[in-house]
Amino acid sequence: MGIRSEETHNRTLTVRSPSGIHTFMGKKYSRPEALRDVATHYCAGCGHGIVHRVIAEAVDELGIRTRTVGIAPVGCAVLAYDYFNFDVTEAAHGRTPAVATGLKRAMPDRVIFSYQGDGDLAAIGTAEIVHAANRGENITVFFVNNAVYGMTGGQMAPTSLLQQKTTTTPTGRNAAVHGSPIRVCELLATLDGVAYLERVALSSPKAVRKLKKAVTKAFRTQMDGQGFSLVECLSSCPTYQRLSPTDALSFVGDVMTKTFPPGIYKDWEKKDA
Ligand SMILES: Cc1ncc(C[n+]2csc(CCOP(=O)(O)OP(=O)(O)O)c2C)c(N)n1
Ligand code: SF4
Ligand SMILES: [Mg+2]
Repeated sequence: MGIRSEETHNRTLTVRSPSGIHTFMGKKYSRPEALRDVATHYCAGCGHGIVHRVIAEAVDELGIRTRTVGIAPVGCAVLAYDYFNFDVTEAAHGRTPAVATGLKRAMPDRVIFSYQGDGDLAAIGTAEIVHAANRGENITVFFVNNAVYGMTGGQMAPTSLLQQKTTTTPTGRNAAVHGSPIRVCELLATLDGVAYLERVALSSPKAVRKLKKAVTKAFRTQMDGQGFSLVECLSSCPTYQRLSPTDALSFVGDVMTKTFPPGIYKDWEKKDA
């Protein structure tokens, strides 16, 4: 209550042993300024909270909090404007890339990002994402792929895995009936306007650190005026992947990655990536 986490977590511990006196520095963790001090509505183990935290840390470290504008999707992250401590607006389902385009063109000095789920980006919003990427809009997209429609009750998404059971594919996704999973990074990598594309599987602390690097690089891509950047986050949804939070992390790391291999799909700094 009222105690900042800097004070509670940044302690030193001194241990005396026969070999001498050892001082251990406590690791410094605190709430990023770019994240509000409120409880979120996300289920326990949901990947959205991790992605929010990493975006907020990157915004703080880049010193862009007062000039960042996010666009929240329709999906479980619909209330993201209550969680980020910078300007966030809302768009109709799937239309955040169009809103981002308008904001960036009108306010080129702002850092603009679109935040989207897999239903939002790869189903109803397919046209918006493909054309924003193809035009090389100088915007950043954070794409949370949890292989399901979370907000509406666990229906099949375009990224649901083959054989995955959802409320609309109770016997499993069948390629002949429902098509195969859409691989967004691979699809967008073919477009000339795209500067940077990376997919990260959020299944471990190491992966979270990787996401931080990717998010920072995506923002830098925009700040350097290089064009369209997108980071796909393979993400847990324990509620509709119908797994415990820890099993959902294994599902992301061991199962989703077979269909969606992590990696850098396009990098303007390394033209042949
Ligand atoms: C025009 C329109 N069509 C359908 C919906 C219903 N709807 C709300 S969220 C959603 C999908 C959400 O899934 P996703 O984008 O994957 O986000 P998640 O909740 O999994 O993070 C759908 C179909 C809507 N709100 N508006
Ligand atoms: S339903 Fe899934 S995506 Fe939505 S908040 Fe819960 S765990 Fe997260
Ligand atoms: Mg989803």
